[in-house]
Amino acid sequence: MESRTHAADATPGDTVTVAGWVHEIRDLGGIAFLIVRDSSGKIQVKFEKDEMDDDLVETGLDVQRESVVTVTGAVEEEERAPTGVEIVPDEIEVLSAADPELPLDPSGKVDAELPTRLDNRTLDLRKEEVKAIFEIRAEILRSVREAFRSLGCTEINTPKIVATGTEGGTELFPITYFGREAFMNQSPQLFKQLMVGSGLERVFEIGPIFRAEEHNTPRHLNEATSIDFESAFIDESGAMDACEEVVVSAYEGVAENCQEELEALGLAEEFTVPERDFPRLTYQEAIERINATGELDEQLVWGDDLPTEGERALGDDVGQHYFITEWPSEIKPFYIKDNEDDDELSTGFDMMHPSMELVSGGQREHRYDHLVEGFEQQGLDPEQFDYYTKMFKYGMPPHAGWGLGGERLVMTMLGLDNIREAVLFPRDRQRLSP
Ligand code: ATP
Ligand code: AMO
Repeated sequence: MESRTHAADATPGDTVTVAGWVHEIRDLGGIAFLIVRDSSGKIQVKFEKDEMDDDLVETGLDVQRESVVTVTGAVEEEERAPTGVEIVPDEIEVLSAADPELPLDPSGKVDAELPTRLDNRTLDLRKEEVKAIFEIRAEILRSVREAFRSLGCTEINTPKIVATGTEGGTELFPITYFGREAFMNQSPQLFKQLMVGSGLERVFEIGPIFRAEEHNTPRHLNEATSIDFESAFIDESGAMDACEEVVVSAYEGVAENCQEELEALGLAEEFTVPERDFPRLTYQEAIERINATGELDEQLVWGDDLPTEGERALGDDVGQHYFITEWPSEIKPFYIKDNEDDDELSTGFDMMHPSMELVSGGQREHRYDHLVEGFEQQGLDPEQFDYYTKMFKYGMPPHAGWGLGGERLVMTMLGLDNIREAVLFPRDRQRLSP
């Protein structure tokens, strides 16, 4: 579009061409107004029926809401206009006329259910508060990348079509790859580990993960964005430090650069950046504290996974982001290293928002014999993972890392009640299109 002016930049005295969507039409009789909206904001266009060219007035007033138009005219100060200025048009062109029957109302006056909104994301994201989520999501990813770069990480991209699963044969989407069985990858786990043994040493990846879990919950997706970190020569404690740094940086980026978006979401007042030094509770302490809340019908015992209500009860008790460390080895995957002094304990950790798990990670088993043993213990055939295990024979440094659910970070940061709100086109059990 040549030489258009954004609505927010229209200055009294200028002649501008603004391009955007017809947000609202107010016809008061002798005078009528179009409110035109673009990505920068809105501007009023005034039609004085008796004083303007009939064709111009007719075009302006016949246009349907949400049509795309360009308006050329002089910008004037007008204190009664919503933004204090208005355009007195010389020309209006309808670039794309909208159907009068809209599947949802972008002005937000009429509420729409989530499925209708997801079916019509184009219209849904014309709403300021919905657009704000995705502007913030983009800022989170920007800040996260920057934090990784300052931690000395190299960004990598690993395959999403794989021959074998990452963490076991379950919960994968099978596909056909030139007549062979293949899968959509559920985590870059094995690939990122292979790269810490390469000359890169410290890597991160932001990419899709696919999980055929049958969940139908407000916090699970079948296609999610995983933010992965892996580094040579650090232990689980170093990995937790990096995790805290990345998560806090994401909050800082949003606090610094997304004030308008936070306002659109009604969060500007309450938004706070979490303090560093998240408490680190052992798994043992975690189950004791959950049991002490009395929120669960049955007491948790060593070896239990934490049920959702348990996570919630503990989150309410702790009241901030926190880590759970020293998980039982038996409930952590084969690639997580056992504690040096007690092989019942692992170096695995989770990082929790008070409302849910955000991150899993740990120190990795880098010793070839132990790794192969781990595969067997988990009932996996190490042969199938030969491409991975073999590299542990040629100099694999001690290393640690973690995976953070991108949508869960957005969701918990903004207090969204459904993870689907944080994805443009979510994939869940029912939803494969759009
Ligand atoms: P009519 O006599 O047919 O109502 P008019 O041209 O006399 O039309 P006004 O009396 O100027 O219209 O305004 C009608 C309404 O529109 C009033 O409530 C006025 O405050 C409001 N209004 C007028 N001009 C503007 C403007 N530029 N921006 C916002 N509101 C305006
Ligand atoms: P895990 O399976 O715990 O660990 O996944 C890491 C994080 O990814 C997010 N997540 C999901 N988000 C939405 N929908 C899902 N279905 C979903 N599944 C996972 C969560 C979770 O905490 N390889 C390890 C990571 C590592 O050790 O480095 C892994 O994938 O926020």
